Amino acid sequence: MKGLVLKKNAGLYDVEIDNKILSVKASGNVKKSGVYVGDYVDVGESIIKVYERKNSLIRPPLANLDRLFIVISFVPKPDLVLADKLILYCLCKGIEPIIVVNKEDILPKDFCKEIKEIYKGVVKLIFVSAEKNNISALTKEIKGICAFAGQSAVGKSSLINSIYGSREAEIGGLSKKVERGKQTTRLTSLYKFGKGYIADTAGFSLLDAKLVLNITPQELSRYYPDFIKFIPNCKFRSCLHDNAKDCGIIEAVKQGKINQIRYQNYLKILSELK
Ligand SMILES: Nc1nc2c(ncn2[C@@H]2O[C@H](COP(=O)(O)OP(=O)(O)OP(=O)(O)O)[C@@H](O)[C@H]2O)c(=O)[nH]1
Ligand SMILES: [Mg+2]
Ligand SMILES: [Zn+2]
Repeated sequence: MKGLVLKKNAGLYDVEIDNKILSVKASGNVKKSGVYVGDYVDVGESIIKVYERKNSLIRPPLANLDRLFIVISFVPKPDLVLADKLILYCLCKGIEPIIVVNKEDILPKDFCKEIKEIYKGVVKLIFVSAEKNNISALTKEIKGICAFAGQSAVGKSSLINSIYGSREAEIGGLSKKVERGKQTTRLTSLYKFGKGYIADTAGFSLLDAKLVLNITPQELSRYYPDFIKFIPNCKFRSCLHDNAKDCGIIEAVKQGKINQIRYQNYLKILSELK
């Protein structure tokens, strides 16, 4: 019987088969190669086969991700380099990225406007508030296997709680002093919602571009939908767009056709890839 692994706990796997959940072990040879939450598996007495993965994340271990909700907010101060890395990561792995701006209840207008300008033509952007239970823009987007990513304390667990109206995911207090919050979410499991599943994840904030992005410096700009149409204006085919000479991207930034912050963050990611 084919099923989906929803949870892993001390050698036992919760597998959903025909709307029921079975708790099973993995057979010896399957255990060796690893079973991830998100794996499609065949189950007999135990898990006997893991189907080929569309993609897999290592930290946290999660397979076959369809959509990634990249959560940012006003507090903690958004790390947009991280957000851009996550977008790149998605584009490389066949995952659809969506930026979820949480804590709409406390967002200044200027901030919303700026975020909209930065991500216009790049990625779908939605605004929600876990606190006010104003999350319909998000629940509409839950299709397939979905996960949340983003810095600690942006409200990933709060959003999941809000979706389920439960206190199942651990919520950590945002430390006032450092405005960073503590990392409270450790285990990954999938929760069913409508026709999709969502995973609570914390480890994404530890992503390191070098570790996960299998992109060469030359290829990087191809993953920028907002840059693409200006690349043919570069004089040199191998242009990295980091040098003012005859560069179509730099020209477009000057003319305000490419967002400054996106470009500056591009340069940061480029220098990490070099
Ligand atoms: N004002 C406001 N505060 C929120 C909102 N959503 C979450 N918070 C607060 O933000 C803090 C962090 O929320 P969490 O849900 O624990 O954040 P997290 O992203 O899961 O954090 P980690 O598990 O550490 O990665 C908590 O104090 C929440 O009460 C919101 O929509 N508005
Ligand atoms: Mg959390
Ligand atoms: Zn260029």
